[in-house]
Amino acid sequence: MHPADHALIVIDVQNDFCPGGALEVKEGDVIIPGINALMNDFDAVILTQDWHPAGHSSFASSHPGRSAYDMIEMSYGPQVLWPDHCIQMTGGAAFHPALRTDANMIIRKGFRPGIDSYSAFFENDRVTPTGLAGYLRTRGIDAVTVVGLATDFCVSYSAQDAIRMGFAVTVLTELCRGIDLDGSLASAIDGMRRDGARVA
Ligand code: VGL
Ligand code: ZN
Repeated sequence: MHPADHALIVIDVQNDFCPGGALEVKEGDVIIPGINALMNDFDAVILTQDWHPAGHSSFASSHPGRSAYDMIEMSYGPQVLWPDHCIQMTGGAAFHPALRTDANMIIRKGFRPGIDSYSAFFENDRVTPTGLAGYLRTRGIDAVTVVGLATDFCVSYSAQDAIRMGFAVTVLTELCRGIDLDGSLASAIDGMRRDGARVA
């Protein structure tokens, strides 16, 4: 059992990121039994849920002439365009049915039409907070372990923001899976290590 000041954050284990989903991550479902077991070791368990309105600005379908995985420039910086995924209230946005959802807290993110949100802590402008840091701090939590999907997007952004917010961060890569666009997986792991995460 980890001490009460150490939380588990489970990122985006949703149908659309698992095999057969709209933005499937290879072996995304393979990590679920291990994550469920790991929950037993934590007093504080937080799940995140990617939660986009239809027509979200991160969807390629919202940008005529663009294709999925193109890069565009948004007001807040570069943004990958994705297939439509995790649309609020759809089955794709639901947690994978095998995932334990008896968590303390569920953070939904990416619900503002004009801005994407990979991180559990901040939207992609890196300044609009989700409120998670305040939730953790007011519970006296100063360390987090991060697992889930996808290693090179929502997991690494969450880990890097957690470090920036002063939390001690562990990322268990065996309980994560990545998308890997043009080497994004290796660079995400390097980036998390460089920032001071323990990447196990
Ligand atoms: C994610 C791309 C778009 C993720 C979410 O969970 O890593 N990736 N939305
Ligand atoms: Zn998304």
